[in-house]
Order: sequence, then structure tokens, then C-alpha cells
Amino acid sequence: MTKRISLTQYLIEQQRGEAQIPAQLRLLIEVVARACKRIAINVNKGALGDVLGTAGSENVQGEVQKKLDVIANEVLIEANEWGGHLAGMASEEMDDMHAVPHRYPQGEYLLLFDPLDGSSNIDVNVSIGTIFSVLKHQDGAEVTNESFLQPGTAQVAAGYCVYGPQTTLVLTVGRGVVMFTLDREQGSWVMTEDNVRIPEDTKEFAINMSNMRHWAPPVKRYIDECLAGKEGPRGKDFNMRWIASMVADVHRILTRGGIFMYPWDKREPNKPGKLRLMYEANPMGFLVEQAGGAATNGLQRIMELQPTQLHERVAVVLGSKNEVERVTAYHREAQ
Ligand code: P6P
Repeated sequence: MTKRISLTQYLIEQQRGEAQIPAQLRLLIEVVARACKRIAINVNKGALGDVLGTAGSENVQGEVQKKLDVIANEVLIEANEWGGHLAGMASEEMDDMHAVPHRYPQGEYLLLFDPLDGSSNIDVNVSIGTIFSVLKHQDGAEVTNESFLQPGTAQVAAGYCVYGPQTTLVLTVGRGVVMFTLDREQGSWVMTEDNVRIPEDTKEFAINMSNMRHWAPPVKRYIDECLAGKEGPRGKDFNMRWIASMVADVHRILTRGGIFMYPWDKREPNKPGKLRLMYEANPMGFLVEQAGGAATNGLQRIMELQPTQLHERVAVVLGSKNEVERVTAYHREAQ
């Protein structure tokens, strides 16, 4: 039974323990967690608040912004500007990075986030979430977009908050993965999982099957084998899930195993994939690896990719280690 400690107690223990997380990083995580509580309040208003529908604008990806995308982004910016823990922030919803205003002290960290992932699910009341990634900033250097272009292995913390039947914060500071559930009566985050582990094998895959005709052969081969079930080469039946909200699909995988795939496809051959490296694939890759899983782009470990642009996309294959290794092997055989 997991000991029901608060997020604050966990972070204080991480300051004292082997992780020795610095005070500024502890403050950063507490500020992000508090911002996620405010986002949850807005998300949970639904049709009762003026939070549904579109904001009448587009983001850097050319995607129509939902009102909650903009609200969540503003909550994270306002919460993190003044604390002295950050040098700058980057968001899916902003073309360029946002430097901490000169009126506030500059900190040691860079925060990247997808403020509300899964926006297409907002109006239909399906789980959505906030994803965040933390990098170190080079002391004293000017903060530019280039400051953020560090590989996923440079992350010092990562996490997400899933706004679903429960509001759950999932976090790693590089010493495993822990989960906190929001106790709405106290308004505090209470630890509910202290050692998240992904089973190395699974019978559940997550992919948008409507794109099947556009996939590369290794992906088609892998999914065809899953669909062949007991009578096929895998010798077992598989189940499929696709929530179209990465946070919800990854949360299921961290909870019971599985493989999640958003591969390259020929609809937009010049794009390596749909998902974004810096604030979706890298933080989720960090969490999955810390929980004993794996995360590749089909060929390489996602966290070892050297970013060249703040909003660059990447193909994603992540989850149960043995399944990810199988898909990656199929890609290597096809080279
Ligand atoms: P599709 C949400 O828009 C997102 O970025 C991820 O959260 C999700 O996994 C994926 O896109 C869903 O994409 O093409 O199935 O709608």
C-alpha cells in the first residue's frame, strides 16, 4: 500500500535523498502542480463556464486553438514568471520562447509544456492533460529558442497532469515515476503510486487505425501480426485502444502496460510524425523509460535525438519494452 504523503513531502524527501534535487527545482515542480490545479478547475467547468469551443485563433502548428488551450497556457505562464526558478518557457501554443520579464529574478531552469494536450476531446468530455519538461539553462546566458534545443537525456524532470475521472499528476525527477491524485476536499496532491513500472510485455496496442493505408511497411507488419491474434505469428490475441489524447493513452500504459504508436505516414511525407519532440515525446519518453519502458522514433531512442527546432515533430513508439523493441527491430530490418 502506497504511503499517502503529499507532493510537498515527496519533494522535500527528494531534496534530502540521493536525488538531491535543488530547492529551485522543487519550487518549479510545486508551482507547475499548483497551476495544474487551476487548469483542472477551468477544465471541470465545462459548459457551465465560458471555457468550451474555439478561441478564434491558430497556434504555431496552424491548429485552431480551443479556449482552454489559451487559458491553460496563460495559467502556466502567469504561475511561473515571478518565482525566480525559471529563465524561460516554451509552449506548443506560442511561436517563440517566453523569457522571464526583467522585473523578476531569472532562475536556472527552462520549462517546456503542452498546456492542454488532446484538445479535440475537450468538448466531448474525454480525458485531456498538461505535459511538461524541465531543462537546465546555462547560467547567465541570454535565453533564446536555441537555449531549449537540448536532447531529452538533458531533462532534469518531466511529468503530466491528466484531467479525467481523477485529476492525477505523474512525475519523474530521474528516480523512478510517482503518481499523485488531487484530493479536492483538501486541495492537495496525495501520493497514490510510489513506484510506477510498465510490464515488459503487453496485449494492448494504441494507434489511429484510420491511417493504416498510409503507414510504412514495418508498422503495417507489426499491427497485422497483432490483428492476426492467437492464430498468427504472435500466438496471442491483442486489444486496441485509441483515446486521441496522448496523456490519457500514456497514463493507461504507465498503469497497465501497452504500446502507443504515432508513426510517420505518407499523408505528409516531409514530416517525421505528428507529435512534438520537445514537449510531448521527450517528457513522455523520460517517464516511460523511468518506469522500465522504452521510447523510440522507430529507429532511435527518442531522448537521444538532437533537436533543431523548438516545435519539431517526431514519430513515436513507446511503452512496454519488448513490444517497442520488436517494432524498432522491424524498422531496422526494413532499412
Ligand atoms: P489523431 C492530440 O491532438 C494529439 O496531439 C495527441 O494527444 C494524440 O495522441 C494525437 O494528437 C491524436 O491524433 O490524428 O488520432 O487525432
